[in-house]
Amino acid sequence: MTKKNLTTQLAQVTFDGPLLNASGIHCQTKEELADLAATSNLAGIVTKSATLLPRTGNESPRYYDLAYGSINSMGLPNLGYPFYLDYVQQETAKPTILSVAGLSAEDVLEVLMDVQDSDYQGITELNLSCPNVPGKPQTAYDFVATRKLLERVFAFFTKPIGVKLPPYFDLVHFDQIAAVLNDFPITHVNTVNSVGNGLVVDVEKEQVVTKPKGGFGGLGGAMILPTALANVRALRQRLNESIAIIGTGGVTSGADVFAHILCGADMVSVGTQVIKEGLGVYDRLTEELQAIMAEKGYESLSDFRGQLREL
Ligand code: ERO
Repeated sequence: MTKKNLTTQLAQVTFDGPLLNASGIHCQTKEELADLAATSNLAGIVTKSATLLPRTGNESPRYYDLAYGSINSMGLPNLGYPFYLDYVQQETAKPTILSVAGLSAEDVLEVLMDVQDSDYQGITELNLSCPNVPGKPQTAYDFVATRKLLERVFAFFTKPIGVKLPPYFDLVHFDQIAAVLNDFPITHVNTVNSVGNGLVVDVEKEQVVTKPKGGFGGLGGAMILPTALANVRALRQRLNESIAIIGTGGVTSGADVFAHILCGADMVSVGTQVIKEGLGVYDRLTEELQAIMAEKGYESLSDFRGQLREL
C-alpha cells in the first residue's frame, strides 16, 4: 500500500500526521513525555494540563477501565506549569501543545502571562472543561464567564492559543459557545473533554468504582464516540473557518479517526485507548486509516475532511 499524505496544519504549524495524545494521557512526567517524543505516528505532544502550582490530584482509585471506555476523577495532578513551559521550550522531536488549566481566572491569567513572556512560540491550549476538581465548575458551560475570561486573555496574549471544551448536548448550546468563540482570534477548539459526570456502579459490590466525589467522574472511550462526533460536526458547522478543530473522544480504530475527520476534525487525539493498548496504538490507527483511505481512493485528509453526507 502506498503511503498516504497525512500531513495537517494547525495554527500554521505542520504536523506530519493527524494523531495526538489526549491531554492527561501519558504526558505528566518527564519520562512519559520522552516516551511520547519517541512514539511513531504520534504527530504532536499535548502536555498534561498545567496549573499555577503543582498538584497531587484526587485520592485513588481515580481511574477505572471499563469494557466500553473509562471513568476518571484524577483531579488535575501535574507538576506545575514551570515544568511544562520549560519542557515545550526544549522539545524538538515534534510540535507541542501546552495545555493550561486554572482553579480561578486569576490563576489562568498568571500562567498565560508567563507563557506570553517566555520564548515558547508553539501552540497553547486553555482547558475550560476539567470535570474533576471538587467545587470548581467546568468554565465552558458558563458562556458569560467564558467570554469574560477570553476577553481578559486576549487583552495581552498574542501567541497561538486554542481552548479545550466540554461536550455539549443541546443544539442551542452549540450556537451559544460558537457565538462566544467566533469573537476571539483562537487557533483551535479541542472537543470533547471527558463526559462529566458519569457514575459507574459495580453491582456485585454494590458500590462505585472510583473514590473522589462519591464515584462521579469523566467518561471516556468507545461509549462517548457519538457525543464526540456530534460536537466536532456541530462546531465545524458554526465556527469561523480560521478556527481549527481537534477531535477527541471515543477513538478505538482507524475508522473512528476517519469519522472524526469526516465530521470536520483537523487533528484527532486519543485518550482511553492509549491506556488500554499502549503507545503502539498510534501505528495501528495510522495503518487502519491509510487502508480506509486506499479503499476509498483518497490521497490526503483534505479529500474527505468535513465531507459528511446527510440523508
Ligand atoms: O481529572 C483530571 O485531571 C481531568 N480529567 C479529565 O477527564 N479531563 C480533564 O480536563 C482533567 C483535568 C484538567
